[in-house]
This record gives sequence, structure tokens and C-alpha cells, in this order.
Amino acid sequence: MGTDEKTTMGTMKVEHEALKRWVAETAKLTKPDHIVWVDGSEDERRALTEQAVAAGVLIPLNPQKRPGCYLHRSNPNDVARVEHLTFICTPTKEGAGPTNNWMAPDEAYAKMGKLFDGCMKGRTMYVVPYVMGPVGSPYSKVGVEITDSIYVVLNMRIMTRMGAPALSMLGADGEWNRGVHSTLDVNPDRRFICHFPQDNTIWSVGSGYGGNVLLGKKCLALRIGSYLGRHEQWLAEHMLILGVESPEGETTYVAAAFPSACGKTNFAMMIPPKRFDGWKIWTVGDDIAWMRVGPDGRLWAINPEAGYFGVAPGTNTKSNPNAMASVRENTIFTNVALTADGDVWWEGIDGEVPDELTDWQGRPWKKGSSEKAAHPNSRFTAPATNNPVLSKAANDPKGVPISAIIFGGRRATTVPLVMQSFNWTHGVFLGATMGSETTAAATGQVGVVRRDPMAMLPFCGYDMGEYFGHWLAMQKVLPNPPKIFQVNWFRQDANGKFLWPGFGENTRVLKWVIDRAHGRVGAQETLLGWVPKAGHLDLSGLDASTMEKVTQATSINLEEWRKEFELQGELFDKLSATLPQALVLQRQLLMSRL
Ligand code: SAT
Ligand code: MN
Repeated sequence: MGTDEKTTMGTMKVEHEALKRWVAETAKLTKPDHIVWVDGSEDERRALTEQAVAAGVLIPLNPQKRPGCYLHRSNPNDVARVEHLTFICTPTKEGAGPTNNWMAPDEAYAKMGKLFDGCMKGRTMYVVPYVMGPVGSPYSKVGVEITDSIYVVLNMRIMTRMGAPALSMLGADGEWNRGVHSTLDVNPDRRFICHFPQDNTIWSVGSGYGGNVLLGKKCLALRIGSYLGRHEQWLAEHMLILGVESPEGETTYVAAAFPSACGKTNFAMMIPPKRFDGWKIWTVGDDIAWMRVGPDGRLWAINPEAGYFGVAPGTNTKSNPNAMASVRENTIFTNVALTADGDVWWEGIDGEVPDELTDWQGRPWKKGSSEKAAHPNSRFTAPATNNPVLSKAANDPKGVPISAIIFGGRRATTVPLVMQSFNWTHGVFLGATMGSETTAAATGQVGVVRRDPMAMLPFCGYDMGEYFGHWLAMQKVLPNPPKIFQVNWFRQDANGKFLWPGFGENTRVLKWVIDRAHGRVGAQETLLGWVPKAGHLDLSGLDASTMEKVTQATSINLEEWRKEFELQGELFDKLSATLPQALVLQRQLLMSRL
């Protein structure tokens, strides 16, 4: 390879025979006109960007307002993850479990093989080597994504450590995740995202959007990652990682799971309120955590990603100033609206609503229109290095030690602002029974409560009951485990108004969590868990009406909890074949306390 006139290798030498063979086999199937191995260089980025602009895939934004930024409009039928078209193709249906769609591996390979046959005729096939995690870290994993989408290549360049460093990490015989992606004709009837955990393989066809096609993200880092984690005794989780630095200079790391579009990015980048002068929050990651037991018996986490694929709507200098700073340059925007002077716009961005815009589909839009100008799941892809509060430890190959794990959902009722689990098993139970109201991050109805255990329902690469078992088993190899908490920023009053101010004010909750993790503040025992004692949650500086609401936000209504335990039963019934007995008993115990 490299001598072949169809193939461009850049400056790279590929010494990995099995990799070369696999690329050749894939090319034989997909029949591209050209094959380009990407090296991740700046020259290459410039050239690919020019091609993407010429092809209309990227629209350059005003270089004065958004230097190095581009807008992409996806096919309107292709704007979110498609869970009903996502499959776990384990040898047996039981391996995937009752919460995943399953297809037999032979059937999936045959079905998708037909779609892949000749799909890149007239197109260029990009070979994208990438690392999830710091280059050279023993915790990191290498993947190679073959794709016919230049948009995917440019996004992968932001989201991962892409190109030559990945190939050198792979060496001559390293193991890698085999990803094949084609946009095909972007037809939902021919759209499948299939995972073959036993083969460390992902095949994705018919989409060009986000988590369906940036295969390092949900597909490798979570679905395949969780499967690998179970076999290799580590955890691949849908969690942000942040560091909290106190005025005394002590930094405590926390990992937190929330479903998609529940404010993980905001939480990971938040700025403490005035009251917390001298405190700093540092972002390690905003979406995914890979966590292992370190030599000291603590849980150590890396962020496998190198960028943010964040939700644009609602992002502004109040909700997330650091995200606004992160998207100032070298960012790809997807499905946001365009202003007359070539800047981006979305619902909830700062400033006046412009009189006229071009909407996310490229149509003229007027102020007052009943339709949204930006798609509710419109996104920015921004390099982590743009983030003013990027943690210095974000690139540390050994990761950061986690003192607390937080599980959070979007719940209008029932779940109080914050609660600490009695112990590890109860903490796993809190994660396992998480519920959340659905958002626009996945296609389907928005706003209905669904169980989303550990925010992993769409991302667990094997049977969910076994996954809980793996979490419980981790305790045995984790002499110094993090404390586990549950939070809910989204509780509402009877009129549907949020009770807790959220955003930077979440620092107040975080402070209690950290003090608990270090064993230096008290707590009040309730039937359901430990909650802050009166006066322990720092509410100073909040106005009287907010204080009043906080009382409601922290209240526990036993009637609501009776219903909650009832509803949890639906998930437990569904998982009954493999649900650990410890969790069944945990639920019975809590119910009997009521
Ligand atoms: O589209 S993605 O899966 O990458 C984003 C998300 O749903 O969290
Ligand atoms: Mn996510």
C-alpha cells in the first residue's frame, strides 16, 4: 500500500499487516475511487476543509466573528441517534439482554455487507486511525474508522487523537477497533448501527449524524467499551469528569452520569457563584469516563475524548460561559441557524432574537415563527483545548482519582436535590433505578419518564442485569471506592417552574458532596438515603424566595416514592433473568422502610 495510485498515505508508514489487510478487504467490498489514510496534520485539515466547503458539506462562517468555524446541515431525516436502528450483535440474544436491540452477527454482517457492497463507488474512502484516551496511556484504546464522510473525518479530528499518533501507538501488531461507516444514501430505511463486541467491530450505515457515525464516541467508548470493561475489570461510563479546586488548593475529582442533553457539559464547565470566591471547577471530560482501579485502590478515570460534541440550544454566557468560549474558534456547528452576517444562532443564545435568520435546514426564517430556527439537538464540535477551564490533568495518562460518583436525571417530581447512598450496593441501586424525562438527543417522544440506568440504557454493550452485576463486583477489587450520590436539578413546582436555580449554583451541592466524600460534614439519615442536615447545604447569598423553593426541592414525599418503587419494578421485571439478587433485596428493603 502507498504505491497503489488509488491510495494516499500522507507521510505515514503502516507497519501493521493485519490492519492493511482489513483496509484492503473493506475497499474490495465498498469499491471507493480513492483511499486516503488520514494523518491528522494541520495541512491535511486545511485541504480536507477546503474540499468539504467546495462540496457544500461545510459552510464557512464569518472569520471575524468565528475564526476557523464552519456550519454543517445534516439531512433533515438524520438529526439524532436512532436507538431503534442500533443493534448489539452478540452471538446470543441473551448476550445483548432485553434492553438492547439484537441481531445475529451472521445476519447483521450479511445484511450490512449487501448495503456496503459498492457503496463508495465515485467516493473517497478515508481511513481514520484514532486513539480514545491520552496517547500512550495503558488505559487508552485504538480504533480505526473507515468512512466515506469528510464531515466524519473532520469531526473525528476534533473528538479524538487522530492520525499518525494512533498508528504509532498501534505498532505492528496492536489490537484495534474496526469501524466501517458509509452514509450510503442517508435513508432511514437503510440505516443501521451494529456492534459486534466479540469482534471489536462496529458497522454503521445510512446516517451522517453524531453518535451514529463518530464511532469512537458512543459506539466504541461506551457500547464496545462497556463490554471490554466487564472482561477487563474496569468501567466505561456515560459520565462527565470534573475537578473541584478549593481556595486552599485541594482538588477533588468527581464523575457524574446524566442522560444525553441533561446538562453534563454545563456541569463539567460550570463557574462557581460569587459566594464561592476562590473555588474553581476544572473540566476533565463532559460525556464519557473510563475508570479503573489504581495501585492505591482508588478508582482512576480518563476521558477518552479530545473534544466536546455539545448541545447548542440553551447554551449562552449565563448557562455556560466556558462552552461559549470553547466555540469561539475552530468549531464545527451542526444544524444551528445562520445569521445574515455569517454567525451562528440558536434558541437561548445571548442577545436579541434577530429579525431574520437562515434556519437549520437552510430556509429563510423570521422572528416570531412558530418553528425553531436551530434544531433542538443541534450541536457544536469543539476542541477541548478551547475550554478555558480544561483541567491540566485531562491529558494525564494515569487519569484522575475519583472521590465521588453522582447519578442524576431530569425529574419534575419525587427525586430530591441531593442524596447520598448508604453504601456501594445502595449506590449501585440508585444508579440502576435512575429515571429521566426524554430529550431531543434521541428520536422519539420528548418529556416522558423512562428508566435510564446509569444513563447507559442506550449505550450498554451487553445485558443490563449483568452490567449491574459487574458494578457490584467492582467493589471487591476496589478497596477505596468513591462515595455515591443522586442529584436532581430539574424538580418543578406545581406550575412547572424549576425549584432549583441550577447552573453555577450546583456548586453548592457539589461542595456538600465533596465534604461528604472526605468525611468532613454531617448528614441526616432518611428512609431513602443520607441528605444534608439543616444548615449544611451552603445557601448563603440566595434570595428568600429561592430558599423557600429549595425546601421543596429537597423534600421527600413518601407517596411519590411509593409510586417510584412501583415503577422501578417494571425495569426489574424486564431484567429479572440476570438482575443481581442484591438489587432485588435492596428494593425490597427500601420499600419495607416506607
Ligand atoms: O449524538 S451523540 O450520541 O453523540 C450525543 C448524545 O446523544 O449524547
Ligand atoms: Mn452523551
